Amino acid sequence: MSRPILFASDIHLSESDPTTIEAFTEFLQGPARQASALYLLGDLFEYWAGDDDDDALNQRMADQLCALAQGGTAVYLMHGNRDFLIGADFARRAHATLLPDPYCIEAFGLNLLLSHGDQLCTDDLAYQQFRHMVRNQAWQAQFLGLPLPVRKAEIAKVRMASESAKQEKAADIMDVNASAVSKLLAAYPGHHLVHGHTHRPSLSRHEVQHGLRQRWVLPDWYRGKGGYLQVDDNGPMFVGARQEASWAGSER
Ligand code: LP5
Ligand code: MN
Repeated sequence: MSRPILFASDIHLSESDPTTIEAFTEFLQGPARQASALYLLGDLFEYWAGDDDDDALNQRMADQLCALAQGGTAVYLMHGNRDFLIGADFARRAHATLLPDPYCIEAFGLNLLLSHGDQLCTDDLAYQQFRHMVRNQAWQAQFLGLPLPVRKAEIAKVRMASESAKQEKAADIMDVNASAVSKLLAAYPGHHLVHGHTHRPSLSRHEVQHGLRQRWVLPDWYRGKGGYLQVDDNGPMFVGARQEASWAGSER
């Protein structure tokens, strides 16, 4: 049996959530070591202020990913809406390859389109406007030029503003837009989609251009829940990081 390929996202690592750090560390030292590749599809960290933020958690994670890569599991990182400032320096320290969003791979005969998923939430106009601003290269260069404590203070303000904005938003606005999904799938014939961001783990089927495509939505890992998609000789399967992940072991 060939070694599986694993996909996870929305780990949201933060010192304030030690259970999640523990669950993810167990994962890196367990199932991930059996895999030929691990794809982390965004929001590995609760937030990322810049590669010069070498606090203990960031350094530990770089070391753990590096150990995984040196043990023979290729590590791929995609940006999320919270850690899009991860740059080449962290990737080098983690022995990880940064991927653009979206990104196509072939896994055990399946064509997979990988994405964080936030771009698909097109009904969330306030977020898309914010995204447009912060994904601009010139904006990022200017932001990264600020002293680290100033960046952290700005991020704290944005996180608070985002949390209160989300209270006011209808739940469906914060999910993917069905037409945006269809449009993306139509642009990549024959591909199935794997994404995170919405924290609504599920498997759904989409009729696109006379073909049935599948869409796997990965779970978040807050408070040590978590889980991942495993693709191996038997096809794709959701696996819970820990017992309490109720959707674990759902259909292939
Ligand atoms: O992440 P999640 O799921 O909780 O919410 C997202 C959207 N929110 C965000 C913001 C991040 O959560 C927090 C920022 C992370 C760090 C980024 C690093 C660098 C940025 C520095 C900027 C100075 O992505 C949320 C979506 C939700 O997903 C579902 O899709 O709804 O979007 C929002 O809530 C955005 C608001 O609607 C609009 C923007 C509010 C911020 C305005 C700036 C305030 C000024 C502060 C001073 C600079
Ligand atoms: Mn996200």
